[in-house]
Amino acid sequence: MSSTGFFGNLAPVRFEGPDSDNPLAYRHYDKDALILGKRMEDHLRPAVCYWHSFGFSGADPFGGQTIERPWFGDDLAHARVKADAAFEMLHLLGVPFFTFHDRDIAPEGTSLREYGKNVREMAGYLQKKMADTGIRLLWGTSNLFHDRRFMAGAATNPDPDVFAYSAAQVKTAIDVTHQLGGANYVVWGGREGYETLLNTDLKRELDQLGRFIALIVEYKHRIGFPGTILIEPKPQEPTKHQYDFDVASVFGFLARYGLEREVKVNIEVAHAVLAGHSFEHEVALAIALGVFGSVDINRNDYQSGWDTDQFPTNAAEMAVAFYHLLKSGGFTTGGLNFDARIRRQSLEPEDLLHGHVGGLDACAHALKTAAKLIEDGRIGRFVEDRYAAWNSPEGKAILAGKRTLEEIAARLDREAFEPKPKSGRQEYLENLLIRHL
Ligand code: XLS
Ligand code: NI
Ligand code: NI
Repeated sequence: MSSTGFFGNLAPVRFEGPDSDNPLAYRHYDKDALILGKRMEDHLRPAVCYWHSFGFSGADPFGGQTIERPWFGDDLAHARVKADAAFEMLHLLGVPFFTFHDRDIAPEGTSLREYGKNVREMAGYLQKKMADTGIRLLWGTSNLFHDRRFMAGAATNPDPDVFAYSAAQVKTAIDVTHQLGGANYVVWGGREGYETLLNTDLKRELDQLGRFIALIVEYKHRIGFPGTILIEPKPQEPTKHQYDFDVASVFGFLARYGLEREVKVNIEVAHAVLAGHSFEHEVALAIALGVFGSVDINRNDYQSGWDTDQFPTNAAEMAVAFYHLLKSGGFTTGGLNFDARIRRQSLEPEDLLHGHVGGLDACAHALKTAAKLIEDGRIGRFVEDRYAAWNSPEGKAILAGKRTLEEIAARLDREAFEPKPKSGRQEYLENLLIRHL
């Protein structure tokens, strides 16, 4: 029997190899196995999220609670039971990290002051558990979207009092993230967007958001928080249009407010799909722009158009993204957060384990595939060869700004050459991916 009793007789999940038939064993995730010379756990840095795993009641827009939990309740005693169950699950799964919003770990109470007190109290409780188990915090964040005071946004609210309230709430969340040694602090603009432009001053709201993020960055430096500040892009839902739409928009926003060297992105697979991109695209672009930070690895449903936050199952989808990640040197402070929830009908405690076991296994499978693509080397060499002509003296001179438009045109006049098109060989390259899957 587990110590909280919640997980009954379920045993810790072990690696049993690809041939195992045990549904609660890892077939690919072998945390100490070396992949390209680094432990699998150190590559993936997986994290369980507090909100979906321990806060989700099964409610959807059409119906209420389906899932029962002994820790549902709004006081510190319930919050402690919740924390006990969370750490028990982290232990059963052998997952090294967790993530939380302030609201997930502590009851709100009746005032911001009481909320802050509760959050600090629960942070102390978590700190002891972390010290006892060695489990670490991948990131903390603040819930600035649930309460009705945030209905018109937090930092982008027309009312400066809501901005101030949000700033005060974030300060506590950063303080406890720092206290718990969090590797990152995440800002997801839950309601930083608009429902209609008829009531919105777009420029003003962007300026407010720019100031809010700058306040966070300034505070981080003042208190010496060594973690990375991350913005999590999402195109819409809950608002019609969210300002942190995708990686490209977030980069443009950061550059406009001079924050592009201070803030990175937390890319969620599901949000990439909602924005009309692939996960691979968002990862590759963030790396190219120098703002890649971390990942929420939950997938979307490809038909529903909602943020369905499902556990990942598609190893091929992740492998192509992990390929770019490995090529860039892998995670630094980031990791793979399972911002994923079980379905409304998944009522048993063991359903929580099935979700994470399958999800983590799919990630490990993707990691192994990505590593094989790197070891194989043919994709990398193909891309290098494809651009090799830019290493010629003329190619270098053009990029270094040493040629004018007239000089380039004059050369064409002199040499009268015709460029020779070459095959992009997409089918051949895709087959290499399939071969290593
Ligand atoms: C919602 C977001 C949220 C962030 C944390 O869609 O994914 O869960 O990850 O606030
Ligand atoms: Ni999401
Ligand atoms: Ni997320």
